[in-house]
Amino acid sequence: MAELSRRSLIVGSVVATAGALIPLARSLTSAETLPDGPPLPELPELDLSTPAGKPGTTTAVLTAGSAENGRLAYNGTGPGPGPLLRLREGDRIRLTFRNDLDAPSSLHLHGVPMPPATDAPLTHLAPGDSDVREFTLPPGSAGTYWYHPHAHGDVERQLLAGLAGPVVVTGPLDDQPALRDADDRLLMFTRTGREITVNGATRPVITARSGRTRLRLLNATAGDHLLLALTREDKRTTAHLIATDSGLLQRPVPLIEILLAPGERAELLVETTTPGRLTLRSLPYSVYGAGGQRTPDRPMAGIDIPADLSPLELPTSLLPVEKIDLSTAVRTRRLVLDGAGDGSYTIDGRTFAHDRVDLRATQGTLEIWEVENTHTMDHPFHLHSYAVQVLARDGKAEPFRAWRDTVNIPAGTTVRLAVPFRGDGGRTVYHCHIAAHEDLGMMGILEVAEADARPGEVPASDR
Ligand SMILES: [Cu+2]
Repeated sequence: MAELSRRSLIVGSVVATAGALIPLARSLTSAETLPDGPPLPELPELDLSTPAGKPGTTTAVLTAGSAENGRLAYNGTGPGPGPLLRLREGDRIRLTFRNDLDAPSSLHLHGVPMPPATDAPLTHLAPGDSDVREFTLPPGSAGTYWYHPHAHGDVERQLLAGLAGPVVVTGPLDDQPALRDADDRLLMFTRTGREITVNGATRPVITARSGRTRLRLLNATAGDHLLLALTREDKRTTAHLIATDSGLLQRPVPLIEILLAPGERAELLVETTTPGRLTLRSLPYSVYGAGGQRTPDRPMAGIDIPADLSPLELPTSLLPVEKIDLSTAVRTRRLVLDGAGDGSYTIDGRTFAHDRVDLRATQGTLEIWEVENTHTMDHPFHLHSYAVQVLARDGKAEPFRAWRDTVNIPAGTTVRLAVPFRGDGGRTVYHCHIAAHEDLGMMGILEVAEADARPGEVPASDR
């Protein structure tokens, strides 16, 4: 008990979470339901090949099709998630997507750095069609991502039916002993009927293989916020956040709980040297603000720690995360998320239109976006192709820097983001990652104009 109190004090002043700052005072329910499921399934890896005559390029094929019991699957896997796409920084990959569904679909590699034209979120493939995207993973892109359909209007149905799979990109930092020797485990949350499963299993159990376990947490549900914590005999234990959506942090951040909104990822390092059982649980959380209906306290997975695992040092530093010079911002915009009375969901008062550009920006510039949620429930805000940093949540400065692609905007709050438009310009989208909300209108189109002057033109500033 004393040990716990001391630890709580150490981390209690700043409870860092991926999605929001959560007050520390929260009592756990007393009844500990132990995870009683099978060993955590390891997801099959997607076959990669290097074609003759194209050295340095890896090819792979993902086919969306029907599976047993009316479900859908990528490459016939299941009932859990699609195959794991495992890549390395610097890889060039040529990925073929084939739509064998009886409805339009598309493949979105959520968070994986690529230009708007390659991501092509507004292109839907007809049944029987296929397309190819080719991209290179830049330095610093190591992290946990995922892929899923982006066929507007039908995303929720396709996700719930089973179309989602994980992407893991590794890099040089993963070769450092402190990360290399950790027991690296991917936990992908999806919803199957009434259950939220982990890699397709209900309450699976991990047997730790190292004194430190790296949990890659991926919320691939269509709309379930997960407030995750690790407990031992009903008391919370400290873990260290080492990565958010778009990769590693500068240094590990201690925390006792983490809010993972739909679409978000987080990586934790957990000390697994004291024999016994840790439980990963989803704590009560309300997407309707304080006093709203909360989700139940649910055990999600167990970690069994055998005796004799040697301690593994916590890394002291990871990857520098740039401090953005905000004085260079060319504008501050406000985006307003809301729900209309008719059951549709809006951004800036309107629902999605396929041929309407809602925001225009310029390649190479920095903008500040104030995303305000005037609705009665949380909405996770996702921007394609351009990673963002959270600056402040409801006026409160973010305690650490991190690149992200999905940011929860709690009901009634405003989150301030730095949005640098780096890389290629093009036409892309921003939307709520509760799939039903996106389907019902909560999406807009951003067009980032290429900055280069056309040949023969002299910019006014150079005259
Ligand atoms: Cu929403």
